[in-house]
Amino acid sequence: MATATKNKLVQWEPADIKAELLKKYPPKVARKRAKQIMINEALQNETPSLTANVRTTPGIITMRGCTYAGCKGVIMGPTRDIVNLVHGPIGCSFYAWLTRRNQTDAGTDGENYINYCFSTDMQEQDIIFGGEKKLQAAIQEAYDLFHPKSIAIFATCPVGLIGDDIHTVAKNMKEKFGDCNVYAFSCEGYKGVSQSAGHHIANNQVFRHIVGENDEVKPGRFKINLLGEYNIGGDGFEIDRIFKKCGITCISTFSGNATYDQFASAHTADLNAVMCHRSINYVADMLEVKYGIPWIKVNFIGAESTAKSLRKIAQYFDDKNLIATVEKVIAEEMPDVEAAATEVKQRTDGKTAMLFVGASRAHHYQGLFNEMGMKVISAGYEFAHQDDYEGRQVLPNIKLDADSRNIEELVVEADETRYKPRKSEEELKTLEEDGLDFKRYDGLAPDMDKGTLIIDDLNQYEAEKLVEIMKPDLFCAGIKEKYSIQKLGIPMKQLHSYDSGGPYAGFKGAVNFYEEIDRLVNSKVWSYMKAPWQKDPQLSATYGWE
Ligand code: CFM
Repeated sequence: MATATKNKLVQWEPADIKAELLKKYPPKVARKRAKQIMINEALQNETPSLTANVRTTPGIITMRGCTYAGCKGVIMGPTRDIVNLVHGPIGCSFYAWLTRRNQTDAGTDGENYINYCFSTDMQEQDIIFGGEKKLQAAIQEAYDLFHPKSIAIFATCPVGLIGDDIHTVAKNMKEKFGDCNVYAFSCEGYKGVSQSAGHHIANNQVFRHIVGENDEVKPGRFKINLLGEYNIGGDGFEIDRIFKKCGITCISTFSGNATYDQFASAHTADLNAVMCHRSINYVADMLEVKYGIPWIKVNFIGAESTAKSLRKIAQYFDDKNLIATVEKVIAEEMPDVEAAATEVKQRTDGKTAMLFVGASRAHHYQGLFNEMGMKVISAGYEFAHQDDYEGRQVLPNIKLDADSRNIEELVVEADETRYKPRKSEEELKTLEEDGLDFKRYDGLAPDMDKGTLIIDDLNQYEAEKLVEIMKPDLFCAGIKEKYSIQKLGIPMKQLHSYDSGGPYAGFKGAVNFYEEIDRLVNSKVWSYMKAPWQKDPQLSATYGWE
């Protein structure tokens, strides 16, 4: 096996790199993968197409997670006062328990279940004779112990296979309690091609069972929801700090540190700001159709993006005081950020990075790297859809396949009493003419340089090959990739859980990120590593098709 530490190779052409990545595959797999590896043209609206959101070929070691991970882990896991009860074998709970580092604070009411791991702990006899009774008993036990406002039940793979009717159990328990909203998610791991399906299943149920339950008008002049922010490593706390300083009230975050009541009141906000487009854009659409709340895309990763997003929110509300406060906050926060960027840039300028993360961070984090003078030479998503790469304008062209049809699309209509357009058609038009884009997301490809490689659903083999060929100064992905990359001599930063770092959002987060990345790309420690088989290879093999 080659190491990626020495002898920077002569310049490779992107087409050659692509050919090299595909060389070892059997022809059929190579043809399929070829459609998921794109040499970027960086032309807005004319980016060459990339196949995304399709099944991983069996046998390939994907970076993806399962549908249950997307539902329980990603969307519902970050809430703090909803008991998340997993119906399944204990392993599914153990591996979903706090590893994503989404944080909560207990607030004034003290209700906070994030440290708990609730599971029905299914055994073989439950698989054979059915697990409904066990689930019912577990719901009762959680209710008796904690008296929560709400209990969410998550199906794991065996539940779908044996056919436990979790929705009826939930409904019966909700009726029995009277003061606790109980609902279930059919989010079996195999339900979709990735965790993206789980996001959709989770959000549909949140919209159906919780949003709109509390009509009480909350105080605040400039009320927004922040959609698709999950408070990893305290990102959400930093964003909350900035909002407070600006006088912006966040009615509900979906779903970092969120409470049941915040979800229930979300329909009373006046703007939806969408951070992670992939995991929640359809909720923004539904909130607009049902309640009349417009949405804009924001990004609080990177100091410049943060400033830009705050300005967009202020522009929407069109209030002189808010605009002035936002400018004041930016002017107060930026000097520290700029000083830190200047300091690290002496050492980070011109360094290269690769980003392979979920379905929004491989894009969002590029701003932070640009601020440090670093170049992203290859990037991609695990489970994005085509619009996340190329922009929302491709939505009408995306062909639905059997896997996408498997996921319910809610049909939503304007609420009879509560639909209230927040802006008139004319006001929206004027704002658009002034440069505020509604319902728009351009995707990752237009923001990347020409000739960079964009790769969907990168796998273990291709990751190693890519690193060997291109020798980046930093590779960003998740825990499954971490150690194999470090063994190649390249520093590796987890952009899912942030390793033990964060926050990286907002202004203070940017400073944290610069400092940490500076240390990583300028430390040689990984390049001194040699695995035993690199020093002394003893075994070699060929594949059947070779
Ligand atoms: Fe959205 Fe996320 Fe992401 Fe995502 Fe995720 Fe995550 Fe992610 Mo890991 S919701 S798509 S399913 S930004 S857990 S907070 S880091 S893969 S890029």
